[in-house]
Amino acid sequence: MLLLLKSQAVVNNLEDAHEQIDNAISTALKESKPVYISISCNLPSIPHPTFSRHPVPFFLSPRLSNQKNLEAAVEAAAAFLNKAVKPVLVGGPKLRVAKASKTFAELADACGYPFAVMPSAKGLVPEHHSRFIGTYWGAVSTPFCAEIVESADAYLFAGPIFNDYSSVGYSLLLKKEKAIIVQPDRVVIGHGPAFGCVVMKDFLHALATRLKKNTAAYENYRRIFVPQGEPLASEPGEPLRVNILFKHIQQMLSANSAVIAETGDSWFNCQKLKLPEGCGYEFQMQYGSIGCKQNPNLSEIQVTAQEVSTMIRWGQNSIIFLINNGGYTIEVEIHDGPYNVIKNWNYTGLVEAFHNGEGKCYTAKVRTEEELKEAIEESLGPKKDCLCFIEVIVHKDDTSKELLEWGSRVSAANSRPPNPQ
Ligand SMILES: Cc1ncc(C[n+]2csc(CCOP(=O)(O)OP(=O)(O)O)c2C)c(N)n1
Repeated sequence: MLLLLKSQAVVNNLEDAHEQIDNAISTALKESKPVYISISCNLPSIPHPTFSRHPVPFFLSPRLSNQKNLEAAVEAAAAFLNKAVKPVLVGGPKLRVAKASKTFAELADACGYPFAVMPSAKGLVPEHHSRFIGTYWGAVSTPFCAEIVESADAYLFAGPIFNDYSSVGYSLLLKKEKAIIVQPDRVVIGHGPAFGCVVMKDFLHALATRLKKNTAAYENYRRIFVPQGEPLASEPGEPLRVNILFKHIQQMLSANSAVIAETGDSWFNCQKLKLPEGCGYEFQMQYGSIGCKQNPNLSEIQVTAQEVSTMIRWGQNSIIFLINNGGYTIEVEIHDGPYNVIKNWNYTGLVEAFHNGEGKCYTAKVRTEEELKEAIEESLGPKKDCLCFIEVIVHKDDTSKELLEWGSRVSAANSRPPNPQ
C-alpha cells in the first residue's frame, strides 16, 4: 500500500527522542496526515527524565489565516458567486482534514444554493438536508445531480480531489473559469487569482455572511427531479440480485450505523445509499486499497482478511456482507484478463475457522431474497451481539450500471497513448 507520510522520525538515541516523537505527533495532529516513528528496539526500556508516566502538557499552535488574504479571497469569491445566475456547491474529501464539514453545511444553509458531494466525501455533508442533490461524479452521478452541477454558471468545490477515479477517467464536464476551488489552506478563483494562507474553515464561514441568497439552481433541480424507481421484485426462489441486496441494506441504516464501502462494485452500490442523519460513511478512492475497518476510537485502520479474527476477539458486532460474484469484477470492467477470475473460497467456512469456537460469531450463505431477509433478521435480532458475516452469492455479471459506465471511461483513460517524449 502507498502511504503518503507527512513526516518521519527515526529514533536511535535517547537524547533527542522526546523532541522527535513530539514533532512527529504534532505534525500528524496538525496536518491530519500519517507520520512514521521508528524506534530502535533496544531503547524503549531505558529510563530518561523526559519520559514520564503522566501526560506532559502539550500545546499545538492553531492554523491561522492571513487576515488580508482571507478578506481578499472572500471579497473576490463573493463577487464571483453573487453575479452568477444558478450557482451550486460541491463538498470534497478534504473537508475532513480541513475539519470544515460543519462550516460547509452552514454555508450551504445560508446561501440557498443546492449542494452535492464528491464520491469520496460521502458522509461529510448532511444528506438529509432539503437542498442536498446527491453525488457528483460526472456520468455516474446520482440522477439529476450532474446535470445541475455541470449546467451551473458557477460552482464552488470545497476540498476536492480530482483523480482518475473521482473524475471518471478525466471525463467531468467542468470548466475552470466557472469554478472556485477551496483547499484546506488555499482558494483559487477561476483561472486566478489564487489566495494562499487562507484556512478553509475561516473562508467558508466568512463567505456565508457575504453571499446573496440564491435558490435558482435548487428550484431547477426540483422542477426536473423524478424519484428513482424500485428494483424489480424477485420471484420466490429467484437467484438474489445485487439491487435487491442493497434495497435491504438501505432499510437497515439508522443514526447508529456506519457504512464501510469496500473497493469494488460495493463502492458504486453504497454510493447510492441515502444516509439518514447521523449515519457514518467510510470509504477511500485514493489508493483503492482492499480491506478496511472503522474503529470508533481510532478513526480508521487498515486490515487484511485475517483481521476478521481480531474483530471476533474484541467482540465487535459489525455486520459484514461479502458479495461473492466469483471474481475481481471492478478490475474486469477496467481491464479484463484471466487473472480476474479468482478461486472461489468457502468464505463463511473461513470465518468459522477464525471463530474456532471462541467469541461470538454468526455466518450465513444466502442465495435468494428469502434467505437474505432471514440472515438480516438474525443479525439484527438474536445474533445482534455477534460479528455477523453474510456471504451473498450473486451472478458474476451482476454489477451496478455505474460500475459499467465508470469502468468504460477509466479503461479509455488508462489506454491513452503515452505522451510524446
Ligand atoms: C491491496 C490491493 N491489491 C490489489 C488491488 C487492485 N484491486 C482493486 S479492486 C480489486 C478487486 C476487488 O474485488 P472484490 O473485492 O471481489 O470486489 P468486486 O469488484 O468483485 O465487487 C483489486 C484486485 C488493490 N486495490 N489493493
